[in-house]
Amino acid sequence: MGSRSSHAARIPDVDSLRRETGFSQASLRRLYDRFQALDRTGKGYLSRLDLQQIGALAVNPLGDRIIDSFFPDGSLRLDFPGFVRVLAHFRPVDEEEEGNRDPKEPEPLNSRMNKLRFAFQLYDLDRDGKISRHEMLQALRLMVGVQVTEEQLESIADRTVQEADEDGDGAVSFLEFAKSLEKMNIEQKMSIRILK
Ligand SMILES: [Ca+2]
Ligand SMILES: [Ca+2]
Repeated sequence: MGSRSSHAARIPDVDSLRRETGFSQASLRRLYDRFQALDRTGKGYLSRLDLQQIGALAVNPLGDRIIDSFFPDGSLRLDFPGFVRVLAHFRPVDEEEEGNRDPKEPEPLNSRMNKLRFAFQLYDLDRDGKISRHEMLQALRLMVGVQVTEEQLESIADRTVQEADEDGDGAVSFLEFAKSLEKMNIEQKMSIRILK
């Protein structure tokens, strides 16, 4: 294989990734090092097993579902651009950058709306655009400790759906989801430490 010279030169598509994700070149370089460290056997891509080494994901109750979102459409291999695109959702919003944004440019991956979309799809397992009572229950089962009975869980799921469900169809649409989280600090909720 080639020489192990400068890291920066070996990052694939570094300029387009910078534009697409908003990460600086220095951050991309650090993420690339992290990517390579997670790829213990030097395959050139990451598997689910590799991502399970990330401590923050291992302890996150929805960690498995977050890992799923790195592997859309049933793929088994995660390349560096795919890795960075998902992580970009967790990048903190830079207010100055937000103010200077060209409105013709596509919405950055780390905007509040895109963060909410990312969170929403962790719940909406069948991707029909709504969180059903059953999907809410499944998510709660992961998030709530074992000391809670099934009956209690069902009543929490009912209540959570009812509180957000404005049009009364028994499920939570994306807009209802976004509205119910309006006052929540999604920034903080969605910060996952990937870099040490
Ligand atoms: Ca659904
Ligand atoms: Ca609804």
